[in-house]
Amino acid sequence: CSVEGAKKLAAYQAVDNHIKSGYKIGIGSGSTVVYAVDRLAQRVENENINIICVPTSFQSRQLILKNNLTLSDLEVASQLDICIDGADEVDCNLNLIKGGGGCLLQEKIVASCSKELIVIADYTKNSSLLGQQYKKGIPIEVSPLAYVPIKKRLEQLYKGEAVLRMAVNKAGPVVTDNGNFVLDWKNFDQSLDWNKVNLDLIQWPGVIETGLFINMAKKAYFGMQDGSVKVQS
Ligand code: DER
Repeated sequence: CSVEGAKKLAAYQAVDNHIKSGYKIGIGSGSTVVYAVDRLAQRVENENINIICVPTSFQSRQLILKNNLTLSDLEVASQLDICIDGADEVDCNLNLIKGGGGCLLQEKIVASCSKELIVIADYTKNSSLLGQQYKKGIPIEVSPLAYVPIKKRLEQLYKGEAVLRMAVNKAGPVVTDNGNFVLDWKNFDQSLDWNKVNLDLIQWPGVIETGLFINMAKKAYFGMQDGSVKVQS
């Protein structure tokens, strides 16, 4: 099964297992969630279920609109039934690295407003230790004016290397939907206590949010290479 096929398997099974009519749903960002929105649109069409969807990025909002799903926001729906989102890596404790697509701030906010966060991913995200498979670094969204002091403090305190994420089709750094920069923290010590690290980092002035989603996910669906779906909870 291809990586894309695995993403689709995971997404379809998660939507079929968890979504009910009347649900308020947080829609994640990235490529795997595209399949979940496809499935949601099919089920709205075929089963006439009614749902409302809260996006987690510009991309996620476009997905909702393109699929004619009912767009909402946290002002209207501040308590969601479920959030379905991808991940860059999932460890054996269901801790996540997210933010590969630079959408971690709104993703974490929407996930925190949901009764449950359901992760959908292909087999390449299925790991045992954060950093074991995913080598692009832990994304940290920072205020542009503070990226250098935060970079230096991170490298001094926790070692590794915090790299400013540079844009590909634009000169200069990636600017998030929220107008911030992203530092990708690479080559970190994989045995760190991620709950402790996360709680420390989010207190640093200028750190907007981290891509460490600790004790947030309820379940993860992995599309596997053999065409099966592995559910971790
Ligand atoms: O940027 C993000 O947090 C995305 O959800 C990412 O973690 C997963 O993206 P993918 O589904 O394209 O792998």
